[in-house]
Amino acid sequence: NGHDSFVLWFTGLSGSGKSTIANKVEEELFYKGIHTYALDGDNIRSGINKGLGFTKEDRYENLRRIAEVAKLFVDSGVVTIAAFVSPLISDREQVKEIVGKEDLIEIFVDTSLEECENRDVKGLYKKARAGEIKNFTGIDAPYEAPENPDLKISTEEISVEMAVKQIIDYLEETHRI
Ligand code: GGZ
Repeated sequence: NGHDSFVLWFTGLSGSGKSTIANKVEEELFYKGIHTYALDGDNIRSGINKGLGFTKEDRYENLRRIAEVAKLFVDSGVVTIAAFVSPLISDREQVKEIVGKEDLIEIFVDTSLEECENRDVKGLYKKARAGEIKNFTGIDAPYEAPENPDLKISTEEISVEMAVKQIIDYLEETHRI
């Protein structure tokens, strides 16, 4: 397809819209004939990372392995989409080191805690507030927003469709696709 492969790395709170946006971006890339693969909690935490939880140490190991897998996909020529909370700057820095800075595009899905908690699509914030889930990002575990993401998606200001367009436009303008 005349493009080098890369990783689109989405970071943001639980319920921020990472997966929704990532899935639609993947669909758009498919229409353009670009071969993609999406890594997410469903295919990672139930498989190679089964047994890892949400302590600081487990998240670090979760993200380290995901980065190694993403690197393998990139080496195989596939545009790789990763949507993980990835709350710590230091863990995301390590991801960049593993994948290679030039091959990673960091996308911050900037949805406020208030908005995520209001939506509470899966009822997890309610459980976290009740103390039924421990180490929940935004409640009793930190989220460190990226200071210099390649892209920031303000989901409270724009629609999912516009968010997808923002990402595709960016990829075209920077000649990634
Ligand atoms: C954060 C949690 C937790 C805790 C379960 N903290 O909205 P979801 O459900 O589908 O996305 C969240 C997902 C986060 O997994 P990640 O692998 O992306 O996290 S990290 O990058 O920090 O390793 C949420 C669910 O798992 N979940 N418990 N305590 N999210």
